[in-house]
Amino acid sequence: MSTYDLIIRGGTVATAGDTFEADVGIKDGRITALGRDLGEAEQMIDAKGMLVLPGGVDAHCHIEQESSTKIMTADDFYSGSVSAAFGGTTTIVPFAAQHKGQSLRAVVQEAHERAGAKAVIDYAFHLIVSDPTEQVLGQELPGLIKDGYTSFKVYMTYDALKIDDRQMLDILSLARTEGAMTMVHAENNDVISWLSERLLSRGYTEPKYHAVSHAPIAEREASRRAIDLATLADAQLLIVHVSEPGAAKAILEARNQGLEIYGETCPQYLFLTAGDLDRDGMEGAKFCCSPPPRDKQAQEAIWRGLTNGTFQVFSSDHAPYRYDSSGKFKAGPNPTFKKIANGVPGVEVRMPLLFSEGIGAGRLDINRFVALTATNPAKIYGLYPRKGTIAVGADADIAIWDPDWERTLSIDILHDNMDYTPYEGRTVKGWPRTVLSRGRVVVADEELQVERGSGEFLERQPEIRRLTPQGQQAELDPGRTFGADLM
Ligand code: DUC
Ligand code: ZN
Ligand code: ZN
Repeated sequence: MSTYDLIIRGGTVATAGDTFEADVGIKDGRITALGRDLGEAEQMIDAKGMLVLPGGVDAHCHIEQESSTKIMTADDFYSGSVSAAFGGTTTIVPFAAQHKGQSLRAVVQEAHERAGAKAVIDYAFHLIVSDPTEQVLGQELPGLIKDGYTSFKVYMTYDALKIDDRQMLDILSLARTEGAMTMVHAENNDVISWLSERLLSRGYTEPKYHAVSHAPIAEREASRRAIDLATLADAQLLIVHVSEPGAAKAILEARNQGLEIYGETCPQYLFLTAGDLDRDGMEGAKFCCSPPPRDKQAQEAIWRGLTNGTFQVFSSDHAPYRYDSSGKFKAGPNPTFKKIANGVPGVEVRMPLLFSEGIGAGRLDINRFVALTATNPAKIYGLYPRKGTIAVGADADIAIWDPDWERTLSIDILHDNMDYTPYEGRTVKGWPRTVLSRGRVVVADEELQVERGSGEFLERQPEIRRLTPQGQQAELDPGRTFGADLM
């Protein structure tokens, strides 16, 4: 029996911490050695001149998910996971989304039925909790957290999804005691609906008014409030898809105070602006997502946030709705900005865009790139060290990047089931040539190499915090609002 099934030879390995020349030895789907001249294996991959990086972890993507207005995403678990893999991502964490009245257990079962036979890379699920009934809070959610669904998203906006502050406190408090992560979509619903009504009543209906109605202040206020509620509940919280400098500042300030607040941003806030929503005719609909892209100054602030400690996670928020009557125009051919399906695709271009404009333009080093796109999301969501790094014992989820591969982004080169990309015509430099998942070559020679359904579900462990050595809940830090017995 040979020592390795596969050796990746002669590349430059980069992790979140280090960059070094090494061969990578793989056996039974895991990395078993890193070293010089590991010898021969049945399968050899020449990585000379290439960067050998951990496969990406996209911790925010909507795949085969119905929106609150009952629009199904264009990607199912096959096209969504294939598209992810072609862009260097080897783990996705989409959502099992509860709509009001639904049982969370049923929603999770449905997500498994959708993913199991189709995903080509590994996956976990976040939950979306929109209906925190007694049954959900008392039984379903604690049970699901114990079963490995250790993160969930809540919404402060969208009429069909939003929870109020009291419900948010219930959920944060539960997350704290059960060892889960709460993710929040932070926008003030009343601000958005008040602005929307005024705009519509004056005849301002075009896509560009989506960005006007989702004012920065709505995001800033809700982000600050969410941080305050998490502080009150002494719970960790991750604010997703941050687009706005004031929200970013609030996260950084909270972190600098030692609070367990995390931040995520996405490509649309680095590469698109509100100006894109003002393109000819209804073209702006292609760029309608929430929160919306802002202005150039906001882009710069979000870039800074990737290096100044604000953001730990860079996700796609892939929410693919086609530019036709199945997606963006489900409500009709000429909808007001309120009725356009919200979301932009990006699961495949997430990493190439950040690689090109982050590393290529000198804004990020390679290690920070790996941290943001793979290691940090794996750590925060309980997938590390199995996922998100190149280390002995980790799954052999590896993307071998050609740093000189220049490509012009176009819907024709992407593998999702979309009919447009918001980044059409943009040139990027750097793209993975070969992508491995658990030692299996998933992508090589610009072709998919694996069968549908070969991805695996990843169960996670709850992480109970602040435990004393005796396993007792510790006293809260002095200065916190109230004692552990109330939580
Ligand atoms: N906003 C969300 O909150 N989710 C999906 C897409 C979007 O634009
Ligand atoms: Zn959201
Ligand atoms: Zn989202």
